[in-house]
Amino acid sequence: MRPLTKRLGDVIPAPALVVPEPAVTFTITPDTRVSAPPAAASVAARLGPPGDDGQLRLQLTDVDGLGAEGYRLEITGSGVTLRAAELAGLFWGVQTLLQLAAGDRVLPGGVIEDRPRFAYRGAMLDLARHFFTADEIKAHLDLLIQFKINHLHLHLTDDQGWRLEIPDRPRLTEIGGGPGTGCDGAGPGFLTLAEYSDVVAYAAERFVTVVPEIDMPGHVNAALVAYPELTADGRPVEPRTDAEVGYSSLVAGREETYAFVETVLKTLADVTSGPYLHIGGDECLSTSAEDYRAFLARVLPLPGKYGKRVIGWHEIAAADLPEGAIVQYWRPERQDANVDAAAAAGRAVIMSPADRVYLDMKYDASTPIGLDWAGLLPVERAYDWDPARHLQGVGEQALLGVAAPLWSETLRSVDDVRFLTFPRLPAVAEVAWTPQAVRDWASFRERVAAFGPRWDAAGVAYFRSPEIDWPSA
Ligand code: TNX
Repeated sequence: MRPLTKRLGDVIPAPALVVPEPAVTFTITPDTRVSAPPAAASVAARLGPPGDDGQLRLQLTDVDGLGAEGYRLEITGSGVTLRAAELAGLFWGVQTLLQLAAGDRVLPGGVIEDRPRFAYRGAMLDLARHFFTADEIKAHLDLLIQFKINHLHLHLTDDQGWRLEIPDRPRLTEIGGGPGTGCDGAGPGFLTLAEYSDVVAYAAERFVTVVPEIDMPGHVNAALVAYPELTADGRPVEPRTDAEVGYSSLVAGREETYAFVETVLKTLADVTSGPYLHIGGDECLSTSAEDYRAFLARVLPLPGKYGKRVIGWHEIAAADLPEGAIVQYWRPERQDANVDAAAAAGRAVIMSPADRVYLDMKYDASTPIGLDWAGLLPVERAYDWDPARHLQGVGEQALLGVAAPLWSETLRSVDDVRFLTFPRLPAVAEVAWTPQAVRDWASFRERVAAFGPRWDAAGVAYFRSPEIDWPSA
């Protein structure tokens, strides 16, 4: 049976600590005012109009042990006090309040003390196989932040398309972002540097870090089409719009390669406010192991040269990793000696195992879009795992966080993005935020059901998974 009244713990991701005061509620009305220090004015505005001595009080103050993103929320009969050490903590606390207020605006009484398990809680969107505009990316981000996702990884380049303007190499987007690019030629377009900067700023205002990826040395057919001098024999190659992987490569033994890579990474560093640049590095099936390591020896230090930390897909763990390099594990296999060794040497790991968090996997056999190379991925499977136990050598301390990629080979619209993202992304967000001991599928399953009517009302085309008891409309 569904409970008739909402409870203080009815939040996704589940807070670390919830102490309900069942007899107490506070109702937000048109007269409710929000008071906050000036620095928190825009965060506070998400809750309602400002006013001195408001019933909703935001305070920037040290809250014991809750860290940069943690917050303490107290709801009494006379109002609400939200405290955090930093603005990010207030912002996530506001997301909690907005979830609790949904519908009747009645807030259940009690205290929440919350902080994330992991600093990096990510979602990735593949703009290369199908392009999404800056406005579409921003709208997607607005849905992600409700679940306290704080990193948006943009896969900007691949065999089928190049989606970021590089002024020194204009043909990358003139050709690689032009008509007929993307899988089946159905996803043309690219971001100008101004549009990309706008997305970065929009994300930063929402405490989200954009993590841009230029995939190399493989997954570069679009770059080779635009600049044939980058190919092994200097001869032009044909554009490709199929979904094969592993057939293209930059040439490790050529200076021209590194001039190209440095131009691209420097351009990207200049317009990226966050601390990371992702250099890809996956599935280089047509690069010899020796060339792969030689290429990475030159390229892994480049983000550092421009003030950024390098991230790569976990294949980069086959190379010598500079200090600070981050490895993103994506295979479903439960062992990888190179990644274990990288973690043992102090390199941080982001966990993205395809059989748990790849949002492009089909939910079940009848899912009309998506892939199934890592198996089917129902919501419970995305929820019911522990990132600190996926790889033997990668425990809690080695993990920077958890991220859910969405590859776009089979996507043709924003509705497709949303269908594969919801309700699985909320499951992954809870894996990344909530302490393992507090997580429980039966509870998540109930809590996520409440989002059905909200997504319906907002026109979000989510998947009505039969695993969830959605309220009848
Ligand atoms: C593997 S995951 C890829 C991508 C594909 C994806 C499809 C990874 C680092 N590489 O090129 O789009 O599978 O699920």
